[in-house]
Amino acid sequence: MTATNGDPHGSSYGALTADDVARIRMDFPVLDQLINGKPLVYLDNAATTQKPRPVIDAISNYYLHNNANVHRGVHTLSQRATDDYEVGREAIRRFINAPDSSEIIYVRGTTEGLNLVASSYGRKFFKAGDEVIITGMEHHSNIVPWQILGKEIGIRLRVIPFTDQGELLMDEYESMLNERTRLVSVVHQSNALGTINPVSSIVEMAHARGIPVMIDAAQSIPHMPVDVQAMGADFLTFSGHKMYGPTGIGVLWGRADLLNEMPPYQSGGEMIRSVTYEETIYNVIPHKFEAGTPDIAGAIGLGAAVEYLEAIGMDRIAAYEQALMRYGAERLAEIEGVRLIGTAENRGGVLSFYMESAHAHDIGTILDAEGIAVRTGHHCAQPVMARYEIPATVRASLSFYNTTEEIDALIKGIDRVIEVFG
Ligand code: 7TS
Repeated sequence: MTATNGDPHGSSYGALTADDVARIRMDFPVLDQLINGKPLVYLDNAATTQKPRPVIDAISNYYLHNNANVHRGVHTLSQRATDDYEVGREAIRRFINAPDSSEIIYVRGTTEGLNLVASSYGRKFFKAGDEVIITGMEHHSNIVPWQILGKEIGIRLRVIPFTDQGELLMDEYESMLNERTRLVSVVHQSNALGTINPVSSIVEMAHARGIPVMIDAAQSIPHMPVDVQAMGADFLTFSGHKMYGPTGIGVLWGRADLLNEMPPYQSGGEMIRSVTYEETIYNVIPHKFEAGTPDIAGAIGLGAAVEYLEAIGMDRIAAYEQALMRYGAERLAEIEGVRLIGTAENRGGVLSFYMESAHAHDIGTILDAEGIAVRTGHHCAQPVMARYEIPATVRASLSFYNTTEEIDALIKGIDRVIEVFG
């Protein structure tokens, strides 16, 4: 049974129950396998999540029955493909409570969403001496595009510092806002620390000075309700593959008035209204930013992922994952030699830890032998590792399909690491 065929996974309020989770797990065929002779314990959800059957079915249904290019043909298959592609866009609009579906731009993922804004908005509106504010806990994809722009046109990157716990110093942020600030671009939930940043306050303080705010929601949107209007953001971006959808598709949402003022990011087919050798008139949003044949199957799969999440309920997902994270943090705190990195009061389902006695990659290898998948390394957030003066962490990142038994398996796996490395 799946979340979209009438099974609401139990009651529609409160955290998920163990029965709900057992039923949900049946929607994810990949979870049911042995790795190195042990049941797979998948705790690398911040890197990418697994895909439920309704998502896989929506993609295969498109290829089996409706495959055609979109927005081009009068023939039936093309109309079906276009309808499904646009149904996906409307599902995403609803999911993030955007005012209009023309503000939903399909991109490759968060990385492309950030690059699009840096390249299009940045090149048009920034000049030498202008400043962009980010946090000290950004993924590289919210650092490097601004640095490249900095080299090109001379903008300066300002970085909000954070405490040892992993909480932003909001006074420092306030003191950075000035007449040279052109954009604030911040991560909603840190992939390396789990910190959930106070984005509404960040937006409010920037807007008080007329400064727009971009939110990297890659790690928040799979785990909590995200409402762009309640948040007050101006741009928001996320990846399909981290929210139970396929790889290769993601979303940039932007306020229509900003998107309308921005030049195209890429050019070619689809993004034009008319072309002569003398002049090209651009298409309206969102098409202006969707040059070329898009990832049609990806958009359809992402639409199905959104419907799947809605059927379970983002509030229930958040409540369940919070409880699981607290349980894991408590269990990890009991182990001598394990240091949890990222202990902000408000944080999501990320358990990042460091052990003096063993390198993160060795820990990851031992855990893999036990069937446990975690990510080890700098998590594309090298400045965060530098902040704690460590080379890498082991990161267990949670989903609503994970269980307390799986956390217990992780703890047993760490006991095994201690047996080997002391
Ligand atoms: N922003 C954040 C906060 C992320 O966690 C990631 C990916 C990205 C942006 C980039 O997303 P992409 O889909 O465009 O690659 N983070 C991770 C991670 O933590 N482990 O693998 C990828």
